[in-house]
Amino acid sequence: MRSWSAPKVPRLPGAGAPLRLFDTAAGEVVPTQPGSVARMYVCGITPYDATHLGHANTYLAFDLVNRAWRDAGHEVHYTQNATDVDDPLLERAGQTGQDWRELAEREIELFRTDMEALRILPPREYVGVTESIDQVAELIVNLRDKGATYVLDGDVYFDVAAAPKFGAVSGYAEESMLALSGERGGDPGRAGKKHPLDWLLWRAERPGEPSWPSPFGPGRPGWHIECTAIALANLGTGFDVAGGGSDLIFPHHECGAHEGHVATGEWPFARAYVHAGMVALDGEKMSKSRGNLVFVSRLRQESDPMAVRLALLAHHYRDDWEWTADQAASAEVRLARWRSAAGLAAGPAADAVLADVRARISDDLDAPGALAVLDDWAERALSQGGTDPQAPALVRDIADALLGVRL
Ligand code: 5CA
Ligand code: ZN
Repeated sequence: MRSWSAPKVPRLPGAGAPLRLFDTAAGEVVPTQPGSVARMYVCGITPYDATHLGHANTYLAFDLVNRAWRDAGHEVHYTQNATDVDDPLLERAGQTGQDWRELAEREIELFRTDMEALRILPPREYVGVTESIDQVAELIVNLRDKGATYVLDGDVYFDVAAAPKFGAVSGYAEESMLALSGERGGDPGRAGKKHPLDWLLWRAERPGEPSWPSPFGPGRPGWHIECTAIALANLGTGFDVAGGGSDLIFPHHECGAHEGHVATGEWPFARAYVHAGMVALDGEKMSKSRGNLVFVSRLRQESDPMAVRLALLAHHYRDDWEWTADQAASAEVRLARWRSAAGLAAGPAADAVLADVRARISDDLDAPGALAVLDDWAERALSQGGTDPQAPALVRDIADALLGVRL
């Protein structure tokens, strides 16, 4: 599919420090160690409703990764999927009497517009599952050849007993895995499975559902296998970061890692599993299924998109937090101050600002820390002035290149 258009990223003097990130599998902050090309896969939306602030928060976190790697001198190869055929999308289309394809297309287009407004750098490949059916089927054949699958009433399952490292990504106990599998699209209670945690790879055609031909009969991909197939096809194994919100730790990223491992024999599938916290509204995780949503498309009509971006950056990406309307107002105030300061003819020297923002971001994306550095410079510029005529332009470039905030 078409990706979205890329904003220009200014080049900063010198180079940023190597990026360190919290890897869920390691349970600690670790250095990322990309080669000249850093490779990242981030799980995309299921396009049955408009982009909400929770999605935006997650894609913004990985946008900071992208920008930090570029600043450290890497080229970034970034791939993202769109789950353009899945149960919730088909259910929503059924309820509202829309064609599921049209619903997906419309919401994906709105997502592109939202990402552009927020200055999120686009993936090199933006891939729909419906474009990847052959790759998914090939991967399932590979897993079948390895003896890792079985068939139940026409549906193909991954046999969890074939995954020697199962649990290595999430570190969760089996009891939690069972509970989360049930809450997040799995079917631990289905009769006839060899193990309750076995997961669906291929869903045989059901009446009224879309289907594609395959070596296992007509049907459609299960959820996890889509991301494994799309990541493998575009990035190969051992890519640097697999990302998404923390609701994807289990089962999605856990299961995907073992599909990749069993299919290729290589471990780890991704070198780091990085997860953004959940954004809540009125005390509950913002989610399409609950309907407690603040849409980016609506918010950016009321607020400058750069203020929306700043409001999200005011939280550390790993924190869970709750959206309140006053956060948009505070971000507008911050944006106005930064713009006033960066619009001065001269200001206090900003070399230390560059070093400090780089230090904050390279330390597991401490965006709130980076905002404090820029707040401090803006405060000094506005209250005391300064004599460096280059400083305001440098500060504008720092905010743009590293934080994606255009002043
Ligand atoms: N299509 C799958 C991934 S393959 C999916 O999870 N789609 S989604 O539309 O439900 O979510 C898209 C991304 O936004 C995922 O990375 C998810 O973890 C993240 N996300 C969803 N809800 C929130 C939330 N309330 N706060 C933060 N991130 C969220
Ligand atoms: Zn995914």
